Amino acid sequence: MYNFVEMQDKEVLQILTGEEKREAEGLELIPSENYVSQAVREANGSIFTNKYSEGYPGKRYYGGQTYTDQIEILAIERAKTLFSCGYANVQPLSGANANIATYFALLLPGDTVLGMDLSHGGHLTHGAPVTYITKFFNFVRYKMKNPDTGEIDYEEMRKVALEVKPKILLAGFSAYSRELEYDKFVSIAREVGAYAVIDIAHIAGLIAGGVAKNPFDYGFDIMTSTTHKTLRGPRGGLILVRESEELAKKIDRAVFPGLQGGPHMHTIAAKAIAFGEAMQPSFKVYTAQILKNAKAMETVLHDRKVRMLGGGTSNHLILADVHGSLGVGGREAEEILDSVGITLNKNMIANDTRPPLDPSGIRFGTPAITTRGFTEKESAQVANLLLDGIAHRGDKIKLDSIRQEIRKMCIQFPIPDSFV
Ligand code: DSN
Repeated sequence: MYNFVEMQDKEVLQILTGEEKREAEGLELIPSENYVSQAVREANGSIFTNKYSEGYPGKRYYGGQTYTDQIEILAIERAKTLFSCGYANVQPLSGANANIATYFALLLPGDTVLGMDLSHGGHLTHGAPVTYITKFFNFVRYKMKNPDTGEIDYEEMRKVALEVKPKILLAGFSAYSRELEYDKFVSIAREVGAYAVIDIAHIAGLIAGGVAKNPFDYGFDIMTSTTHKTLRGPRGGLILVRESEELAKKIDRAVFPGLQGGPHMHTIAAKAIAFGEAMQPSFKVYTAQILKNAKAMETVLHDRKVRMLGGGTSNHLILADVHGSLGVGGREAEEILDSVGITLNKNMIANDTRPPLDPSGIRFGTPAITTRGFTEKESAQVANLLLDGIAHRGDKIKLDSIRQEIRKMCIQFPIPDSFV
């Protein structure tokens, strides 16, 4: 794969092969990561990286757009089919850009967004005070009513919405393990005259695979997303509009020229391939297995009495309170598990009293191990190894034996090249 890098730049080659080995010999449990197909990697590293194409198909600011137009139209059409909607913008460079472009499309400075609190599962771009978008817009946050069930306080959300009159009622999350009640979001949004927007970055693949509800069926106006995570495409963003041409025009203008310059056509080519993969019947099977595997991990944590935020999972991820249950901070747990070949991330939990760089929780999930072919059996085994690793921290012999187990699983389930 790296023939030319090898001839030209040994320093970079060494780093690339290091990462190849790390991914091959360890298990990826970060729920926002996945392994893409070789076809996605080829398109992502393709000739389109050479090309500037500001504008949209048929309306560009540079010449030479025959094939950029074709690939962008193909990606758009596939995205529309996949998510059953009228419009798609495939140009956002990331999920953060997709969210920020959506705010600029729908809001005026000072307007209010009601979104989920970061420590209760929301995302930085949903209005965390450290982000620059909070200088432009007023973000008000809602929370879970009960972190042990994951129940969101919709009554309180409605009360706050009636008070602060948001222009956007924002659903979606990056660390929340339960399903949202979409009808309640949409009904509150309609009552206060807000746009109903949802960030589906984490669950886009589950929606595309038909194993999670499609928020458009409940009347959401706009969905923003990344194209990696459960959707298993290249790193990038996506904005979908249910049916309003007027909204779609606003979104297009906000992405370009509002926020971005030239789109990354190589990434758009890779998005088209990933969307094509997600349209195959095998993707349904894959996404159904993601959920089964997460349930198998949930059972292990439940049996071993580890507190899970939301009381468990209904999607691809689990947020575990390792500090409360096992007396280990999230940072230490992440480091121990890294050393045995399990990659996951430390994470704040609702009402965390510990700092963000050493919070109480860890977050992990099943999209990548499911791509490797793991079923419930192996997923339960990984959950046990993960908890054993934390329990036996400091015991070098035990940690070495866990490392060997993980390596064996990686050899038995290599990262596949293709899914179709
Ligand atoms: N960084 C992503 C995640 O891990 O969930 C969200 O952007």
